[in-house]
Amino acid sequence: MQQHEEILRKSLSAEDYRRLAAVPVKRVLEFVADAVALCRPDRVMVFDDSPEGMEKTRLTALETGEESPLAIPRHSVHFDGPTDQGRDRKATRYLVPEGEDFPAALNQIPRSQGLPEVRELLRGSMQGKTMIVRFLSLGPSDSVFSIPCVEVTDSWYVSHSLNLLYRPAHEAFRRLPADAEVFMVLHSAGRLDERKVSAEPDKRRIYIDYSENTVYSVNTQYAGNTVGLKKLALRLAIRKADREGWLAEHMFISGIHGPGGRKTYFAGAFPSACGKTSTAMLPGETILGDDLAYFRAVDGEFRAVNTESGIFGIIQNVSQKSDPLIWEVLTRPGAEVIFSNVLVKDGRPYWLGMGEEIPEEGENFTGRWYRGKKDAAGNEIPPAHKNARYTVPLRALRNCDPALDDPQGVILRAILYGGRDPEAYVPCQQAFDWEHGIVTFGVALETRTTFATVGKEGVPEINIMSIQDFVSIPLGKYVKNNLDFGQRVKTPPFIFGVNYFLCDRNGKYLNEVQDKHVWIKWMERRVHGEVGARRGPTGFIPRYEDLHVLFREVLGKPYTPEEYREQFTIRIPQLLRKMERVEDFVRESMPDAPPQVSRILAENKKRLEDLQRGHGEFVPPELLPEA
Ligand code: SPV
Ligand code: MN
Repeated sequence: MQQHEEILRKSLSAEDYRRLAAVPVKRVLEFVADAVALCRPDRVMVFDDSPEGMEKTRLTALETGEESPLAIPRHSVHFDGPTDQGRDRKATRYLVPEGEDFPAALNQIPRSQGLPEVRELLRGSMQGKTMIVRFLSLGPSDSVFSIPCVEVTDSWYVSHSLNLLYRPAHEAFRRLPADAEVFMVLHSAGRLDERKVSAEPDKRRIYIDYSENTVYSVNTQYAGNTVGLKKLALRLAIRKADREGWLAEHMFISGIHGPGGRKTYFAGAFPSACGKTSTAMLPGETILGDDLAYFRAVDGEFRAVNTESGIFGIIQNVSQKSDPLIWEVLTRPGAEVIFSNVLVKDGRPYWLGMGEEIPEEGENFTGRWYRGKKDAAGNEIPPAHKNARYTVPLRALRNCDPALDDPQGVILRAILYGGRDPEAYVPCQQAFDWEHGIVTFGVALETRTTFATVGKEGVPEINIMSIQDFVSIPLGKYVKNNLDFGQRVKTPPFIFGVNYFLCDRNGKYLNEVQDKHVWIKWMERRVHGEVGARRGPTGFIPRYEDLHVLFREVLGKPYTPEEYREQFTIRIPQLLRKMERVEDFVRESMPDAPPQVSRILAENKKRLEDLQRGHGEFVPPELLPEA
């Protein structure tokens, strides 16, 4: 301890030392002292919750060149290197202590090997740079949900992102007991090139030392790999939740408005690029969170909070028409915004699918860009990266839900799971009950791989509850925790499955982007028992007469019986194949699956086979009984 104190006193200004020493958690002081001795920064700056500190962070990110200003005040752009454009599955590993039983499916390395490896890469990594020490809270601070976190980084961009994405918690840290459980992140972008981009991406490592609640990330810049409070802390939170009997989920939370001014909270899990953010941000509804949620049973009630307080969102396809609320934030003065990996020309950001003409040249993640520019493999480089993002505080949105920072959280009434399934699931259906929903829509959540992870695109894959990359305990145990959680509460939320990507035989989408709003409004009515349904083999499906009314009410557009019939016809061969893919997956990848999983999948299959015997392979919805 004395040695730690000595290091800190020697390396910190009196002011910074005072801020750090005000935190009574011993482990935090040790962690920072160790980071200083290891990374050897020129200077250490410790931040409290003051707005001056936040502004200092923003301005320094501009001064160092990690960000550049854009034409709109307080808007800036940051670029990551060409190979650091998504969460890195390969470089992200768990450090497993000797003799510990850890799921074989998860990317891992023995702690005795991985810890020295990553520490070696971090050694001296902050020479010539400033070490930034930040105190933040996952979940609202001063709440049963809060998890205190400290992030140490040499990136002003990362620190600036923390300003926009998390609640400051230096004050809250000061009130913690000496032995408080804290998540800790140590990040260094490593050596930077002249564009301020990590120069040694091949030496990228993201190691999760779960036995110490610590994450190490080095030679990285993409926020998903460096803002440790996002998916890296989620892995630690899943383990903590498992120990303590609550749930940490990869879900948005929205307040959906219904007749008489009522508001009903929904959460939803969608793999990347499956419509999650735009569902969370529907016009006329309120958004409480877009990515991560914690659920706890409090006095028998299902309560939920947003783990974060800002959005790190995919910008591709954000247009005035499809996402008017976020469009406003991104194109007008008012809020603070960091754009990443977009195209910049004359101080204006451009991105793919923005619905406007994109310039023929400018600056992008590869440096100076012009149309026709090719990468080393001879492939044409797009103007902006597909995984380009925007970072904004939620409060910047006009429809931010007022309960965002409520320490009690909100009562959740519905959960939806949404995949990318061109052929089988109908656009919207309701599970028969909690367990049926967890299995039929959560465990069976299928997508196609996308640009949000490094690797090949378009490969079909199951992504259980859209959280599979982050599940840091045996997968079956995670599913069991979800199944069991339904019993801890008086009224478990209704569970729905949505699929915005159903296609016809020619691969044409059967729904328009806005149609999801109708499904949501239908679900809201179902939660309150105000609309009927038909009983399908994998869930309750909407009736034509209700959708007809809602299409007119919500979108002012007609909805024909033919459209309904095509969208809601039960495609039995495709559904049976889907159930089989899930069964195969469970057999191969979830040896500890709770018994409900195979039982419920088998029941779904049996209902499908019975229906096929009665009505053939494709069963139009009007043949299904009213529920
Ligand atoms: C996602 O891709 O699911 C994100 C962004 O929310 S990241 O932080 O990269 O995970
Ligand atoms: Mn996410």
